[in-house]
Amino acid sequence: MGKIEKTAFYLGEEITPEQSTFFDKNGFIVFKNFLNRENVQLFLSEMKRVEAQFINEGIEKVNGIPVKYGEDGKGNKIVQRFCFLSQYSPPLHELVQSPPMHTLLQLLQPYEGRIAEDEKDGLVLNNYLRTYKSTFTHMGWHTDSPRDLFMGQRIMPMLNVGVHLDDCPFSNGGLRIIPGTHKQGFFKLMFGKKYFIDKKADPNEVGFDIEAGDLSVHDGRIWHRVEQSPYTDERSRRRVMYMPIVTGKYKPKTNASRTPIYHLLGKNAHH
Ligand SMILES: O=C(O)CCC(=O)C(=O)O
Ligand SMILES: [Fe+2]
Repeated sequence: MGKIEKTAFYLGEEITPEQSTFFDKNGFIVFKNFLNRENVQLFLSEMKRVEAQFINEGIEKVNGIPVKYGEDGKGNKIVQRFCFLSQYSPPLHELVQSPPMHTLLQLLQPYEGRIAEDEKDGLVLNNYLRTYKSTFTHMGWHTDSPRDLFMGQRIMPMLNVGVHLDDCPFSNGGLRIIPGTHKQGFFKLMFGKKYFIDKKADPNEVGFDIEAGDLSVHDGRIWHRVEQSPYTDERSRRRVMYMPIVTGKYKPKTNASRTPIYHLLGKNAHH
């Protein structure tokens, strides 16, 4: 039922030919120790600060994208999915625009990539927690690309950069990817699996022994899902930020932006 992908790299000033070959072949790559422990703590405390602000101010949407709320095991309201988070946090803004983040643009070559800080959903933070009340514990199979179609655009090359803020060994669930599926044709991209509904493990999927501070990059066209933790409460918690790297026409969002249809349709898709 899936194996642990152990191949991992360290990010230097340039993407090495070996890293680029691995990424091209598999459609994903993991870089260990991208953040040190102090920065992981800093970003977690920024998350908590902004979470309190969102709850106090009753913020339902940022730039047209819904903020997803849930409940912890003690009946407290929590935020389970932030969007455009770096717009609320100077340290996260600095992270998103840092030189190492720009190094990752090389993985989109030959396309000229940019960090989509104010496009799509901006910097997303997923806060998975499994309690008897929490609805955000896992995510069914999907690729990140067809969202472009819902936006009335054709599918453009894109990368999703994950910055992991909790240790998450394979046995605790987390990200599962089917290597190489970024090279499938359009038909398989659209119909290879039932979007978000299919949650079954795939014989070819891989998972990771992620440590807090690790970074992953996946191609927007690759099939992936999030396996639920076998544990509950704090042991099940998994916090990971995602920053898209995109190309093509610059499409910034503002508070006047309308809610995309896939967010309305997908209201319950993550349950
Ligand atoms: O939480 C993860 O690691 C993946 C999340 C994801 O695939 C998404 O938000 O599109
Ligand atoms: Fe995804």
